[in-house]
Amino acid sequence: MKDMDLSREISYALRHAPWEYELEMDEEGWVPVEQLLDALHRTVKWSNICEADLKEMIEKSEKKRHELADGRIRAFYGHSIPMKILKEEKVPPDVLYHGTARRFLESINENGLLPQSRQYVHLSQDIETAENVGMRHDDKPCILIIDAKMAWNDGIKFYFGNEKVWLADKIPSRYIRKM
Ligand code: HQG
Repeated sequence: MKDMDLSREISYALRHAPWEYELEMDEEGWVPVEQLLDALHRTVKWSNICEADLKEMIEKSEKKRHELADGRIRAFYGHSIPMKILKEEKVPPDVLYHGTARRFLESINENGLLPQSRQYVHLSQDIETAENVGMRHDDKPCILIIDAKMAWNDGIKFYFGNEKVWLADKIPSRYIRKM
């Protein structure tokens, strides 16, 4: 599907490789839409893409991955680039969830939840979202319950991603239990 392809390519550009697209990204991850369109226009596949197509792709997508405002576009979460994207700190709900693979449990138990290749640990607002995240890694994913408010009270920072996705710094295993 065209929108899925486009979403994937834009996620790649905005989360992982802005330099490949010659994008000037600010500290909140925003880039000028014109710059992104110019880069996309260099490939035959996207030679006719315009801002309205980006808007439609974002609106149609089930996951809220990208935001378009004032001639700029950014990814809400998922970044792996060296420049740390500044996210808005926010008080988390009492609990959040994290869907993961069974094969990671031993290491998570030992080392806590780590951002791995991304800038932040990604947590889910609800169980269903966590299940979908976990399914990307394991056909029988494991859902972890994170005592987010307790961790926040102890000084661990949480950040707003979108309505379903929360971001956090490293979460020690004492705040994590299996569902
Ligand atoms: C695991 C997708 C071993 C962690 C999703 C996860 C999400 C550990 C994997 C967003 C570990 C990293 C992010 C430790 C964490 N030892 N494994 N100590 N700590 N892990 O893909 O959270 O569709 O980087 O459990 O829906 O799965 O791209 O993170 O399994 O919202 O928009 O290391 O990406 O969104 O995997 O997913 P990922 P994630 P999009």
